[in-house]
Amino acid sequence: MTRLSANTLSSVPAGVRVPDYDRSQITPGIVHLGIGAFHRAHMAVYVDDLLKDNPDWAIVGASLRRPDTKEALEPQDGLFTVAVRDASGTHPRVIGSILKVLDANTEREELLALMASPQIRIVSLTVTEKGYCHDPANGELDQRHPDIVHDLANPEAPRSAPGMLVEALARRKAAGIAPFAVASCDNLPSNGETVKRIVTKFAALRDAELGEWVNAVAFPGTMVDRIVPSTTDDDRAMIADLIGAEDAWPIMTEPFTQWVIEDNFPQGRPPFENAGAQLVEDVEPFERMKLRMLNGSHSTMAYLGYLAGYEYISDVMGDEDFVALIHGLMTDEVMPTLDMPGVDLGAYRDQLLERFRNPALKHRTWQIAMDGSQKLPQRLLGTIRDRLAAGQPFERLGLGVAAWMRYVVGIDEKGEVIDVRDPLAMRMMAIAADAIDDAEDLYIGLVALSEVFGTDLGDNQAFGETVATHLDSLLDIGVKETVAELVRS
Ligand code: CS2
Repeated sequence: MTRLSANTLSSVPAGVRVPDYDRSQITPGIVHLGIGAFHRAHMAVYVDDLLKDNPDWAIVGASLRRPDTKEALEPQDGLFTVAVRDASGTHPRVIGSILKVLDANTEREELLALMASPQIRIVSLTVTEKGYCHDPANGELDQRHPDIVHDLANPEAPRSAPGMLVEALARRKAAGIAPFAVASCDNLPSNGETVKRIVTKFAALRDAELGEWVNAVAFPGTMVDRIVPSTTDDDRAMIADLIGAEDAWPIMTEPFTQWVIEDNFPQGRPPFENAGAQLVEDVEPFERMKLRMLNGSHSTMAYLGYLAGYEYISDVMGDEDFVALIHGLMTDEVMPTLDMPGVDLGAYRDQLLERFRNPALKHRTWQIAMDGSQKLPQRLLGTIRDRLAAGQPFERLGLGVAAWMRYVVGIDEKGEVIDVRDPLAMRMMAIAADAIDDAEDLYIGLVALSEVFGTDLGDNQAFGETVATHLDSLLDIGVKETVAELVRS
């Protein structure tokens, strides 16, 4: 079978949407760091919708860690499939907005030179929570992070996202070129402000004057939402059948997509609103809503679901007790902490439950369970802090935290090893090994991780009682029984 590429694009079946613009006429305006599946299912699609009328806003992607996206897309001239899946079937579309992918490790100079050139007006990022090299509990740059230590010692050959951004900005400053806007599309609370704090700090550590200059750069906040499970070999085979060509890395996603953007792009931006994005003055409330409702539910379902033997989120949603738990978590514990005038939170919740149920979206609980130490603070712990401050209960959120603690022990209910992927995995496993199944010791060991829990939660009696009681129950009677008892009580 032929490979998807510029030459074979014309043979894609008529029903499959392909770029409606001349790809030889588009030029880059955006560099995107962290060119993974999430970006390709989201921003790359919005830009694809706009290139016909705005040809100077194409994307050059960069991978900071592995060159696998470059390897997949290069032989395809950057073309790839986005397949929207639901009960009605699989609907593929070929996206052409990514001109090229650079590997930051081997093509660093080319990437930095491009980022420093005036045609690039936006640098966007999806480098995941841990890619910011920060302390998730307080959102500050982690100055002891090995990549940060490396990049401060070798500022011209950076390997971290903050290091890359600052080196490119320093080059622009030296050349008298106005800075690009930095648009984080990651699931961080107040992602614009958080990334600004981290990057400005890094710049100031390099040089105080550069720090001041970077402090004036625009860091628009964004809230990005689309569920994107990792692609499997079965997906690849299915897509090849549908588009009549081989695509080494098609992207599977859901019909839903949402992008809320703070309108702060001094060097201009594509008219994202024409592709369905919402441009607003303050993204923070939307981010909080999404992180607490969607991602808080996701993480709770991921840990509990994985331990209960459910491979996919849609399997978790087939268990009525789990559905009652998540419904109650959102309704009784999260929604009262949100202030969203004009948004029907009940409808938002029901839509989330529907999205989680999507039977065609094979979204692994294990995938969402990854990097919990980086995710918990903004997904569950912030909500719990609000509940504690208001003197209100947080049983279900507390069970979510306890489930994470149970999960990172690294052994499931059948005694099998769990592949725990987390920057803190080694430390957490050492804590678990010392605690040997004692809920109280396990709780005390894990809650002392201040980069996750800060310094307040460990000393909080109500937090300790709620979480440790659930953890004890998870270890004692197991996940399914614990969930069933909680929803019945
Ligand atoms: C998920 C998110 O993997 C995860 O942690 O919770 O990637 C989630 O699918 C997206 O935020 C949806 O927009």
